[in-house]
Amino acid sequence: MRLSQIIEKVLDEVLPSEGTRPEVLSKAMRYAVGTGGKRVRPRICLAAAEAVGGTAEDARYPAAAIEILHNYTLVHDDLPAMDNDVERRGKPTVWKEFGEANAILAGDALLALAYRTAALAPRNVPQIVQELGEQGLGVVRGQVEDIEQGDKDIEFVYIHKTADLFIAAAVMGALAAGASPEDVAKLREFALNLGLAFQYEDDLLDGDSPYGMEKTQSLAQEATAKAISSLDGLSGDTTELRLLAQSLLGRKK
Ligand code: GRG
Repeated sequence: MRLSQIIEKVLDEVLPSEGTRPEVLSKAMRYAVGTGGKRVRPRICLAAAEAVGGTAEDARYPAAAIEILHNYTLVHDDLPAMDNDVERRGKPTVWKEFGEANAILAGDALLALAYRTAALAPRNVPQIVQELGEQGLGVVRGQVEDIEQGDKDIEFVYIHKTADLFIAAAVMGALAAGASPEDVAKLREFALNLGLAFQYEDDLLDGDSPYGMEKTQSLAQEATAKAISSLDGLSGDTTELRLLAQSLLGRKK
């Protein structure tokens, strides 16, 4: 099964079916995760398992967990108290569709579901759950720094708001496949740089960067090159991770 099929199948398996009571909650959770996302983080997770000599199937539950947690951050980020966004992925945001209170609760439920799902990994469950917690906390630290008035530390925001979930994805995928500590360290470095490159590219796509456009372009290229070079010496098949890193550079949203 290809990576994208594994991702959609496992998400469908772990999300509450639409009939689950209260129906508005299961509907909102499915709507939030639904289709339209690029699924970058679960792809990193599955491909990291392959890169350390395991199979993508080893990492199916951590892959679902990271995509679910990512979608919780988006649901809460869109709320009126934060970005007050009315549209995401071409559809009304969760709070617009289901109301503000239900959006808060759907986000909370997705966060809980992410941990329940990560705990289904075939091995190294305590380390996997700890990594998800560490980087999940990092995202909130990045967000708080970002909404801070006045001077903020942009690098801190980029590392935590964006790269942390890339790191969790790669590390959880590797651990689920039984990676050595050396391989986990290489993938951590890969994901940090890929996350930064992803954020620089996002700024380029938005036509707005604190570093200026020209500098941002070179930062994206440097970070991508650094990410790819961290894959050297890994014990498994790094094809998917290399393809993914190259495809994110110069992407069209
Ligand atoms: C509310 C706890 C909490 C956190 C919110 C991560 C975050 C903090 C908000 C998300 C908004 C944002 C612009 C984050 C930066 C990371 C980023 C570029 C997210 C979008 O990820 P994509 O492009 O989204 O992978 P898709 O739609 O493809 O899943």
